[in-house]
Amino acid sequence: MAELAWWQSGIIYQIYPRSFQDGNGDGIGDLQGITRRLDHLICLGVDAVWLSPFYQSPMADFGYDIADYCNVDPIFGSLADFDRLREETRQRGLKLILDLVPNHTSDRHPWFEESRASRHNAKRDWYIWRDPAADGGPPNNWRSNFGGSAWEFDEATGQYYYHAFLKEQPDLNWRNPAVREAIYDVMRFWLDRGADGFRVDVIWHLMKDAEFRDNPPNPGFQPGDPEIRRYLEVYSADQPEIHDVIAEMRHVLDGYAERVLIGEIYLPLERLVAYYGADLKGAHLPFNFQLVESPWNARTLARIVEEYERALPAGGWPNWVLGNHDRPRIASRVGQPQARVAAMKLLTLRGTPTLYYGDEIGLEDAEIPPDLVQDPAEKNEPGLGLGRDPQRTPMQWDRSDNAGFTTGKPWLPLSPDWRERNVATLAEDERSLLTLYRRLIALRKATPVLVAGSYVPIEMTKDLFAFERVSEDGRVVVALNLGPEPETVDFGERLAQGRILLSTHLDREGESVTGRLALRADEGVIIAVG
Ligand code: TEU
Ligand code: CA
Repeated sequence: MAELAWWQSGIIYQIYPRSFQDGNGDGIGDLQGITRRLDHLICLGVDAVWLSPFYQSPMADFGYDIADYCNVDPIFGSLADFDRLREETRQRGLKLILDLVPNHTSDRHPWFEESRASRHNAKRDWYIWRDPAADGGPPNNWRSNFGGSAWEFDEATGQYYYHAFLKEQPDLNWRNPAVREAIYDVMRFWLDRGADGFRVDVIWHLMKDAEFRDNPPNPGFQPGDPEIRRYLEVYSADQPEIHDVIAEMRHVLDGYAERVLIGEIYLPLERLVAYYGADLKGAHLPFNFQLVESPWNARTLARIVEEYERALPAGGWPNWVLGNHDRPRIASRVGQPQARVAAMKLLTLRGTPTLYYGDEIGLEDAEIPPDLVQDPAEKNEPGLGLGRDPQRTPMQWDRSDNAGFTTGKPWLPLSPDWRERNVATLAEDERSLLTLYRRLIALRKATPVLVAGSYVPIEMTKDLFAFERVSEDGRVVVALNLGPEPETVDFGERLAQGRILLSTHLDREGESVTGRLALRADEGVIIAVG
């Protein structure tokens, strides 16, 4: 087997900078704070950090609305703080992946200010401007991801501009070569400064239908669904031309050694895998969100892994994600006992795992009182459960005030369990979820078959999900009980002779297994065969 790249063998950890560690007491996390907490990542054992945006921004969407791509927002620090963070991560052998947001800028970006200044401005065509429909309304029926029409009328110039997200986030016109070059320059700016790659925000959105045709209605739409589901996004995203654009991005990246291109993509499986690109010249890792989106039961999980394994293009490297800053937290979705099983699953499936900060201590979605709501997703479409503040609460470090996150007033409230659920307390507990994460990561590193071995499903019944990882380095069986009842499985010949490497309960290491395996409720085990 060819030697694996770091982004294949490694583990990625996502930091949402506002919420990781405050360094100056203003209640908002920042780059200095992150630098201070790097040793947590070393103890955990991850290999790469992905930072959500820290660039200059009016913060309408908390940094996903960028006014200057090549500078750090003063809330997060300065370019010097970035350089220091880069240096400290390098010293610890950590890779640093940055967020690239090329689909839209802030409406306060100088490019957009020029673009909206007049119909004849040289940057007019950098954004997507259209005349009103015959009735004076929006040019077509495309909806914003944050509710309402995706078109905003500009009184001064008499045209509408398109925004797939907030009206403060106008979409760039990726059909304009000058726009492409400008963003490729941004990539080079950060690559030259030491970035190891990018996670590209909504990469499947960059190209829109050249004719701006109406999206067809979604027959599955139900009252109470977010507005964006009213229509199927047939023309507003995932256009065939996108793959040429991604190949260009990849080309920029390939001018540097050992960099990674990750795409944020929410699409059905068969569309998703197209983002590896022809001859694998697209994204190295099109994010695979199936564990985030699917119901948590053994049959579904077995099916999605098998379908994914089958759909991957030859040579395409898989990846798995349990959570991110946009989706409810894993511990809230499946409960604390199953969060342990989820950890084992994430770290034993074939493919690069991405962890979301706080999931390693079992952070749950916090309830945010109405007067503390920050997220525009909640403000624009209240009460539908779309708000993302609950999964963005501050990291919980220790038993000191505000769990060590800030000496000021945290921008979002801490989860009420912070006195017990924090890194310092869980690190002392040899059976905690944090200890389990550390052990799983250490085991993965010490067991090459868990990184490079092939995936072989094992047929199971009831709430059990099991598979083998197989390579010339050996054979490992992973058996997960997704249910609340104990189960006994007979693996027969497949497991005639085995030894438990790790149980999610952290109390069975070394136990020998001969055919039959008894699993407790919510227990997963990793077994070395032979
Ligand atoms: O998310 C894009 C996305 O598809 C969503 O999960 C999005 O959060 C949701 O539709 C809005 O309620 C990316 C970023 O991860 C997200 O934080 C940004 O808000 C969004 O793009 C716009 O940049
Ligand atoms: Ca701060």
